[in-house]
Amino acid sequence: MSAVDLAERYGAHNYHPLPVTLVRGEGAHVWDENGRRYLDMLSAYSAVNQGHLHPRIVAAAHAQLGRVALTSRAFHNDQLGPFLERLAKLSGFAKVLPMNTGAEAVETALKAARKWGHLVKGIPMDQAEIVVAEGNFHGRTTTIVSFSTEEQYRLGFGPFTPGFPVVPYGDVAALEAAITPRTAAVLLEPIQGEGGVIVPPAGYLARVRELCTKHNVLLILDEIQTGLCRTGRTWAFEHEGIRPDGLCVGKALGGGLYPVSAFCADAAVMDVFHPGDHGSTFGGNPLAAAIGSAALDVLVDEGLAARAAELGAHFQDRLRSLRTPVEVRGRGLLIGVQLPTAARPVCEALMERGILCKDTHGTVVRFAPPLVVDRATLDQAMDVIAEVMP
Ligand code: IF1
Repeated sequence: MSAVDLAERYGAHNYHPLPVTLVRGEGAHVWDENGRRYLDMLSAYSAVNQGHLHPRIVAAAHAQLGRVALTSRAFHNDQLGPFLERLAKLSGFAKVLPMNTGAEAVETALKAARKWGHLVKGIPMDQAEIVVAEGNFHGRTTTIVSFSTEEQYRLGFGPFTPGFPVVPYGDVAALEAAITPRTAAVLLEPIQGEGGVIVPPAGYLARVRELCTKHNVLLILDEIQTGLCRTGRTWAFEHEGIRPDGLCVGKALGGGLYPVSAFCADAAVMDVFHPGDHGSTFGGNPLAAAIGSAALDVLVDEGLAARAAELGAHFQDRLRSLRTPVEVRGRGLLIGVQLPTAARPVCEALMERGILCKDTHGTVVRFAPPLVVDRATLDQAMDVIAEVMP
């Protein structure tokens, strides 16, 4: 049986992949089992911002694998501190709690916000609420899907965790109306990725920031997909000139090699955690920390935020010159093309022409190439895209 047949036979059917089997990756490209090359326009949902197998990140991983990989947090290790310092300084927050997946970083943020709400703000115990937005995607745990508005992500997985009022994304008045004395936090994506690359109205995040400050409510941003240079700034919140009270980071923090995530906040929030309150077997392990440090160094040293801004503007301009798209949305190299018809056939046609991308919400094609992609490659891709969606 082929590898795909084995996966079909023994694997849960929780995905419906495009009919391509990838065996190699390098930079912005991947190759299938027949040696055919594709431009990766998904980047594992923005987890490969630095490109596939970036030499500096691979070298850091190899070096650490020659020393120690997993120690647990029952003991110190020599890689965690330098990684936490890099992320604290890049995020502008005093404290970092390292985890592995994005959902774990979000769950960490939810626990921090609730405990802060109860013990610091004074919300009656077990009554803290966290306001979320319609169309949100923050991961797949049962608490996180408790506040999803996508029926498929919830069906059959109840009973659900209470305490998450849902408001329309982009609607400041609705959000203000949802804030009560029991509100501990607001959790938002600066741009809704899975929701179809939805960019909120200009000034929305700034108004939310003001409201949270006014009502002593934590503003927590999930930048697991929008962060780490993807939208043309290190963090998407920089486009709005605001600073949240908590930041969820993941995906590209692992440099396209390894699951690395974190929750970042200042001491007033992070100090609600005492030894034994929260943890993870793999969170903050020396291999993850060594990879995470190299992943951050590459983003900074190669100026990938400026690159995403420049190439993203160019790419979006060319996409907007096409007649087929109903709308082109996004910032930097996080782009969603709204089509008048189903997007999957377009993704299949692009795959036939050497471009891998993913549809979302039926009619949106998401384009998110590695930020190391060069302009000539992007222009060639644009010529192919123009053939498929003229
Ligand atoms: C799947 C979506 C993207 C995320 C944001 C937290 C997480 C994600 C903003 C959780 C993860 C992934 C999950 C993956 C597909 C992909 C995805 F389509 F599901 F929604 F990118 F848009 N916050 N997104 O985007 O991080 O626990 O996965 O590390 O579940 O199919 P994770």
